[in-house]
Amino acid sequence: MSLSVSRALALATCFAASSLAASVVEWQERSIYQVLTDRFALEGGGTARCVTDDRKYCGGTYRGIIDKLDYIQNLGFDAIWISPIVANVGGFTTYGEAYHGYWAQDIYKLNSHFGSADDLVALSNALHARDMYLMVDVVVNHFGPANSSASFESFNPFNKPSYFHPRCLITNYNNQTDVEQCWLGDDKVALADVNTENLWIVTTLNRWIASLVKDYRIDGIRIDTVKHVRKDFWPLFAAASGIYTVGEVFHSNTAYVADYTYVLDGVLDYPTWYQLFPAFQTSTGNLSALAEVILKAQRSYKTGLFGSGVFSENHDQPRFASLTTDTARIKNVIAFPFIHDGIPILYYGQEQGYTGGNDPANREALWLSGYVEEKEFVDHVKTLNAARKAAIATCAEYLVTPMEFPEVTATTLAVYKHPLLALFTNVGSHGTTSWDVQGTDYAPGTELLEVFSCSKVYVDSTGGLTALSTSGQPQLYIPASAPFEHCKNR
Ligand code: ABC
Ligand code: CA
Repeated sequence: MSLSVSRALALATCFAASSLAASVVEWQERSIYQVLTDRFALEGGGTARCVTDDRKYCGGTYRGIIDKLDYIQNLGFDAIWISPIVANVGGFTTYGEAYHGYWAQDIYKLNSHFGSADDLVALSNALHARDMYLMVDVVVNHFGPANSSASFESFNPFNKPSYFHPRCLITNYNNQTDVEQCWLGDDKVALADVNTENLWIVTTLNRWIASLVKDYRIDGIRIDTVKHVRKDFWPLFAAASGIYTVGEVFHSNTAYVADYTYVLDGVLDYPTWYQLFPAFQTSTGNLSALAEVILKAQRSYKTGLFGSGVFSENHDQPRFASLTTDTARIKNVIAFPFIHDGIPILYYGQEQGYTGGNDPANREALWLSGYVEEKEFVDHVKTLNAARKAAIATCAEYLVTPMEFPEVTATTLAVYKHPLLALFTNVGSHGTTSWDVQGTDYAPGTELLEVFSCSKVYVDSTGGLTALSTSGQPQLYIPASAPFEHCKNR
């Protein structure tokens, strides 16, 4: 079955949310802090134990997040992405409880572990009062694990096996039909794959997303498992939401991922991520591969990388600091999304130096950090957000200027995105390196501020800049005339 996109869009308008809803352009100037609702903050500031290996609910709530909005805003973020909000299957599976929120049972109820509907509305209101946006994670590809007819009966509204694809586990990720119509998971926990070819199901899901957005005044949705649903499902769903949509397409290949940028506002840019860690993990990492994948995405995604989300960590991948302890390399990786064309997303805990490995170890409770702000990476993140904001304020075209790579060598990478120039290196804390950047649009003699060290330099007579590093740290330059206040406060 295939609905034409135009018919889909026409149908969708009747469910569309209010015109005040946030669009892709409004999201582009923001930066997003991703939290796992269960792991970010306890209401009233508790510090209960949370053992990630147990895979159990640890007690984080919407009220907990509200209490910690100062922390997020102080880091410089003006949007948050929270876990899926709907009621999940209860009980304990081989892979624990549904504390992450991705195992829906009833899409018309909320996950009571995270709070009530009033609490979620209060979070949405509290964010909006600070001019911050709310992004909610949503899943349509599957419901929770289903092992028996009782499991199906407990689902709402898809309460019969016939609302799902016949059970078969995805084993061959190169077979797109399997990827779309078989089930995610394994023999122990298999996720019931919704029959998204059924028109009643399509209509139900579109009505559902329209009301969810309206009820909780959601500004954007992060859509889970996008590559597991036929592409022509998405335009209708996105239009029904009426807001910014960014899809998770977990794949390394830009050509594969590009197709999905034609059906949603953007993707979570896994191709960049795939090159990012290996590029910076050791001094033999391939920085040119990182530049190349970005150039490919700029050419092949519908609107280049603008409107997509870019991240260095998320809840499905081992944290970068679990792969190296070198703080200079970590700072390079943290900085990269902030000078990228995409919307920067920081996964909670990276700023606190968390080191968790594979799921579930990468889902640590943030309350155990004490939310300390006087910390090296916290300061790094604050500076990055402030520099990006200053760049946007200085130069209206910043958000539509594609990043360029005026220098790529074995160990250095220069990223130019006027008015910012970022210098990266993978030599590490004990390495020495230099950059010799030519071909910028800076006028000769322009005074530039290096935002991490607060030192100043002048652009040379040909518009170039040379820089030296003896500590492997990234460097980030902005014209000294830009409204960047951080150095004044130091
Ligand atoms: C649970 C356990 C895990 C256990 C797993 C089998 O079951 O916690 O320890 O390993 C949620 C929970 C998870 C839970 C899953 C499954 O549900 O958060 O803790 O895992 O029950 C999204 C979300 C994710 C969420 C789900 C499910 C989807 O972000 O948090 O997980 O709602 C696939 C999906 C992707 C999904 C991801 C977890 O699984 O496509 O949407 N993420 C290949 C495939 C990918 C696949 C990936 C991992 O494996 O291409 O599609 O992602 O299975 C490269 C190759 C890649 C390859 C990678 C691993 O290696 O080029 O193709 O990716 O070299
Ligand atoms: Ca599917």
